[in-house]
Amino acid sequence: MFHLYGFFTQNTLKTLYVLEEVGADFEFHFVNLGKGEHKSDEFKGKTPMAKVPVLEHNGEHLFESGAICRYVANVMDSPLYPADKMQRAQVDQWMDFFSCHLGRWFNELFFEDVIKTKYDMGEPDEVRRQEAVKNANAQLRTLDEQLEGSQWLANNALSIADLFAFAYVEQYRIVDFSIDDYKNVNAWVERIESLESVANARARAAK
Ligand SMILES: N[C@@H](CCC(=O)N[C@@H](CS)C(=O)NCC(=O)O)C(=O)O
Repeated sequence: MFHLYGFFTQNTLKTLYVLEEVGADFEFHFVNLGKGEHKSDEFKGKTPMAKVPVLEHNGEHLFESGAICRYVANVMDSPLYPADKMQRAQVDQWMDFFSCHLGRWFNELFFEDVIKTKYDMGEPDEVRRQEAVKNANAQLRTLDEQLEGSQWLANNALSIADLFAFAYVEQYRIVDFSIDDYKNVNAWVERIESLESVANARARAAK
C-alpha cells in the first residue's frame, strides 16, 4: 500500500491522478499547508524539502511529484509509463517540458493571482504576470501543435505525462487566463476531465 501526503494543489494532484489511474491501493494523508503542518518535525522527517507531495512506500519516502508519478507507474507495471526506452523518453520529455517551461508559467500565475491574495502577500506583480502570460501563450501554441492529430501528449496513448501536465493546465480556470485560442488543448483537457481517475481525485479534494 502507498501512502501519499499532500495538499490539493497542482503538485499533489498530479500524483493523485496517477495513483487513481493506475488503480493503486493507497491512503491519502492531508497536510494542511495553511496551518504550517509541512513545517512540523514529524513531516520534515519524511522529506528534506518540507513540501508536498511525499510518497511513502515500504517504509521509504520519495519527494518530487514527477519522481512519484514515475515510481508509482513503475511499481504498478503500468503502460502509462511505457517500458520501451524511446516511448518512455517521450513521456519524460513532455513531463520535463511542463516542469521547466509551460508548468512554470502556470505556477507563476497561480502564485500571483491565488497565493498572494489568500495569504495576504500583497498585490499581484503585473510585470511578472505579463511575462508569465506571454510565455504561457507561446508554449501553449507548442502544446496545441503537438496535440494536432494526436489525442495524447506522447506515443498516441494516455500516459503519466498527460495527467502530470493536466494538473498545471487546469489551473487556467482559477487564474486570470484563457485557453480558448487552443482548440486541441481544449479537447485534450475535456478528454482528461472525463477520466474516472480525475473525477475520483477531485471528489477526494472536494470532501
Ligand atoms: N517540485 C516540487 C514542488 C513541490 C511544491 O512546491 N509543493 C508546494 C505545494 S504545491 C508546497 O509544499 N509548498 C509549501 C512551501 O513551499 O512552504 C514537486 O513537483 O513536488
